[in-house]
Amino acid sequence: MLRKALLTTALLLSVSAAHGGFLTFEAAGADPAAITSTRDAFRTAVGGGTTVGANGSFGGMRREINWDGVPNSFADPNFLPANFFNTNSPRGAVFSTPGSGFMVSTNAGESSSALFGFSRDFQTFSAQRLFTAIDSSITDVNFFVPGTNTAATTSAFGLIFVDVEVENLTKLEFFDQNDALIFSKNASVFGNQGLTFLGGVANAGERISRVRITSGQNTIISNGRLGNPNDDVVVMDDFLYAEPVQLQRVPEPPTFALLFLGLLAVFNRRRLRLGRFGWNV
Ligand SMILES: [Ca+2]
Ligand SMILES: [Ca+2]
Ligand SMILES: [Ca+2]
Repeated sequence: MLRKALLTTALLLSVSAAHGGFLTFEAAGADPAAITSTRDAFRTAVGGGTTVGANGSFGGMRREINWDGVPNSFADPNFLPANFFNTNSPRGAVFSTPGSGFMVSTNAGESSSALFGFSRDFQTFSAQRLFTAIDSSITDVNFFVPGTNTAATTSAFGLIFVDVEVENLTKLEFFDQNDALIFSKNASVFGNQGLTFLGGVANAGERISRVRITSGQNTIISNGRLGNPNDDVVVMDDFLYAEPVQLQRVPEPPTFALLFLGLLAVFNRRRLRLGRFGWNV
């Protein structure tokens, strides 16, 4: 029985160390039409039909955030609350950034300029609002059972970047519940004002606990103001993801290793003790 336990432990170790893959969906082009078919293929891979889940649990439907319904009171020049999409509009996504917050661009005709004041660089995939972190190019997305503080994971995440012009500065990364990197992909570049779709769908049961979006190297400080003189400034439009479901904690690999060592110790002690009586074990 002990031998069976040891074998089982060894088997679990090898499974936890193995990461499957993610199906990657990517496209870049001059206008929404250029990336729509890739966005649609991602939608099909995630599932959920043609009706996107709105607020609260939606029976496993895919979720999308296009920013366009955010009220003016939470749009440029005002910050978007980091938990807006788990409280005001509960879709199980909460953002964080090393910067000072998040902003959604205004509609035309408001006191701030549309497109964060960069109408010669940005365009929308879905009109009229875009999204950015402020004073940082990092946006982390953590998942919750919608409308609750219960941690959740998802199986797929994709988004649309705007104005990706420099290689290797804009990327999408997924981390599992042990904070191990399980997916990393640079966004495809296009010329000025281009749109890029990038998404990953788990194909071997992987669960995404956190998504890290790196959007270029430059940052937006406020409407029309950049944080540094470097290329590349990049913002975001639609986010798409599978419904977040409650986190199922499994022991980390080190726990298995400790268990394995513990069993070995028990086994050896048994050998020693039994050995004293001359039993062949
Ligand atoms: Ca540009
Ligand atoms: Ca939009
Ligand atoms: Ca750019």
